[in-house]
Amino acid sequence: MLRESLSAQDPLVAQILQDERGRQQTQIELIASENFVSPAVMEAVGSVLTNKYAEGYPGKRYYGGCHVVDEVEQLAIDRARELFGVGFVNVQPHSGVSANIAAYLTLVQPGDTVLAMSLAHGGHLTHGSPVNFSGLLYNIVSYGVCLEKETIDMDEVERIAQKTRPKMIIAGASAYPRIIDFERFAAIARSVDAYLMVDIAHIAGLIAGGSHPSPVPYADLVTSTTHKTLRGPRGGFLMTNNEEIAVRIDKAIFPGSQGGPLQHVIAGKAVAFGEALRPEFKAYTAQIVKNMQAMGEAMEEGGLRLVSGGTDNHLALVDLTAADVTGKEAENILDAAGLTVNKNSIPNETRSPFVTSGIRVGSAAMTTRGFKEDEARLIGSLIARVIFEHDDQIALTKVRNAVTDLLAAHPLYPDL
Ligand code: DSN
Repeated sequence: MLRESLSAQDPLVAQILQDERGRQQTQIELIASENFVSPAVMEAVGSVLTNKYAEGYPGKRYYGGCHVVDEVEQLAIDRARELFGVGFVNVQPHSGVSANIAAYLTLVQPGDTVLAMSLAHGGHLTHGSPVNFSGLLYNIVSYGVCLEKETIDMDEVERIAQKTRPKMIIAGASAYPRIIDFERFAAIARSVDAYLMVDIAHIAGLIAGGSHPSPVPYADLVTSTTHKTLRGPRGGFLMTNNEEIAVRIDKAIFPGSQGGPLQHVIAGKAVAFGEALRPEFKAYTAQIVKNMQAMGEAMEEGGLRLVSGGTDNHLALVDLTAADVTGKEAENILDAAGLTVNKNSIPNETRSPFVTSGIRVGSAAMTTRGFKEDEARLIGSLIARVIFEHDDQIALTKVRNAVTDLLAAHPLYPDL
């Protein structure tokens, strides 16, 4: 058992992994929350560190034999601190949801009022959805985008905050294509004596690379994932500059909401933070934004409408109303053409979240693959073509061929 490879020991699982690699190689990945990690990150995550229990924190563990994993966890912490210019980081959350659970445990009590962006307007499940722990345990009030401009109306956020006096305000989103004004959010939070928590799960890489303003100078607590624009392994982390909040965060993660940390994933986080500290990561995040804007313009030229009229970041929300195609249908026909996206509600949505009137398109993964603006423009026009001409088999075949050519020019993991 200690010698056999996966393909020798369990060919069925080995085949599934091969199939998924094949799928990733033969589709243009446009899901805004996904990316492709380096072989170095994958090596760390697939390492012997998965064998180690290490409840506690570096130098203060509940198990023997932790001196080696102490080094990797401290390295991940130190690199994240440098990357985000922040005093304290906890790298143990297993996911963005785990990080957000810990943030609530740190800053509020069950029953307290929390003001956050509604899921229907681009927020996240953990920002107060009634079917999530956040909506079940806390008194959630929501802000959204204003229906004219489809951007967050900060005056409206302030009015709701003044009226409802939340204990915590959450800024951050899963489907919002514009720059978020963290400084104004902080001023509003201060004016009502609320904590400001910022969830940068989607834009963490853009912030690290200087392509989006950072909330670190303004927020009481920042949560994130590591696997979206930041291009690390699946996981989460928390940051603060407040020493007293830092102590509470550590307790909220362990023993508050997690047991043993995933040291193999923490090693992957250390590798990813190290990669993001390199100068080329800045160029990467700038390219993510340029690619998204080029793709967005091409989709508009192709007849589609972008929510809020464009994008400043790594994603666009596309309104499919003009094509009379639902998000669900678009997701399926685009997938068949080699373009992977997800259906997404749009502001003023009339359909259920399982059907929707929109799709979300992201550029982080395709930028990792090496695509630049010209190809992004072509991909945007292919998306529009599939959506408007989905009944035309000849057009769909031409799109699939164009996708195959694009993929061939930028192979994924050619040496693995
Ligand atoms: N599921 C993630 C996304 O796609 O944005 C958020 O957790």
